[in-house]
Amino acid sequence: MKTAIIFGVTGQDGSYLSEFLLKNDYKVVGVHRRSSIDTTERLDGCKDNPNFSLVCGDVVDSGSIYSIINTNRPNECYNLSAQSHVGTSFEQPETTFQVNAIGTLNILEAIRTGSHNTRFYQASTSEMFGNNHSVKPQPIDMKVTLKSPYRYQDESTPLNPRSPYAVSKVAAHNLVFTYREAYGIHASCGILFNHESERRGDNFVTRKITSYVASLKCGLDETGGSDDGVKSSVIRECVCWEGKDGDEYSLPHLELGNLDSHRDWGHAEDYVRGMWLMLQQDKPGDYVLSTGESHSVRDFLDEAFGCIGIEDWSKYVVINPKFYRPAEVDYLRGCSAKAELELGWTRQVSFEELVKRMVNSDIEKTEVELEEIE
Ligand code: GDR
Repeated sequence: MKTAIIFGVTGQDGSYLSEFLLKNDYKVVGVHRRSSIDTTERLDGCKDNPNFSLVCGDVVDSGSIYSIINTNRPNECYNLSAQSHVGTSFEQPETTFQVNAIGTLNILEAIRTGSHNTRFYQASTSEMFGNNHSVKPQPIDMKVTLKSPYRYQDESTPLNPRSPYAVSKVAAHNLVFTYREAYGIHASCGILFNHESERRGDNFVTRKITSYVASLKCGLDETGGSDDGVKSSVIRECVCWEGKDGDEYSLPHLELGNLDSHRDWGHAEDYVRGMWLMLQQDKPGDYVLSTGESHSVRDFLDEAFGCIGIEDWSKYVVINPKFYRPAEVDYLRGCSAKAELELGWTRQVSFEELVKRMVNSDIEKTEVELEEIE
């Protein structure tokens, strides 16, 4: 039985990867930071599995990392630990750099000095490209005719980080390359474009939207109100409607920042399979995982509100400049031709399916919460 260590196991990707590896007969050791509150909720599907265990450790504490890696001597080690919120990285650049860059260095050093045969996966990111892109002719199977050439990012697109988060990830990415070249460590980087799910943290834009849509749907259902009755009131910072009982109900507006940025959004479950595939190759390398489609935040709003039959979301959404970033990445669209060819990887979940799954899951959660209140 192979052993895998996952740093950052309590996050969205950590939980999906744990489930995937356990299904594939791995022993999984998940590393998480000590906390006074329970942060392991996403791992509920793994905790009872005898091949799964949790240990406390912190990637910025080199001693603890060395000890965990050398006690377990894993076949594979996945570094998913990160301060992963781009907006937060502008407010906490030092923490972001420590965790994302120095944390990666600490794991690589532990492997180099003690567990040299461990294969290593690093969570690199499309944010590293910043506003750079490559161009190629429009793919022949694309339905719409593009006015401009087809813009995309792949493994050869130059890096141009635009946030402390992206800079820290470029540093980690370069460290992995250096340890691969200098010491022959089987270390690979997955350059993952945005990947979301029902388990996404609620401060990322997708989950922020789907949980709002769920609250609206459940609020309207609960009170017997309808979308027609919804009146927007910016002064009161909420949308109001009349319920079946004649009373007035309200929900705060959904406050967002830049609606015009474009992202390549896929489902996280597809992406953890790609991480594993990278470590099964004879040679390590860097691979872009993406859907090849780019959608704006507005498109996401259209799709999410559309799931509950609302076409015009403008009365529910207000722009709050506090969610603008000092520097934005405007357009991301990945090209995963290398991963498709060498790993046999393709995404399974479409953009529409992703949004539907997130909205439906949030509706279910909200209904349970409402039942508990009653
Ligand atoms: P991103 O994800 O920065 O792409 O990084 P996020 O969901 O935070 O932002 C996506 C885009 O939406 C715009 N936006 C908002 N974002 C947030 N969080 N909140 C808002 O209210 C809001 N309004 C508009 C943002 O400006 C941005 O353009 C994610 C993370 O998972 C990274 O860790 C990962 O590396 C990359 O994806 C790939």
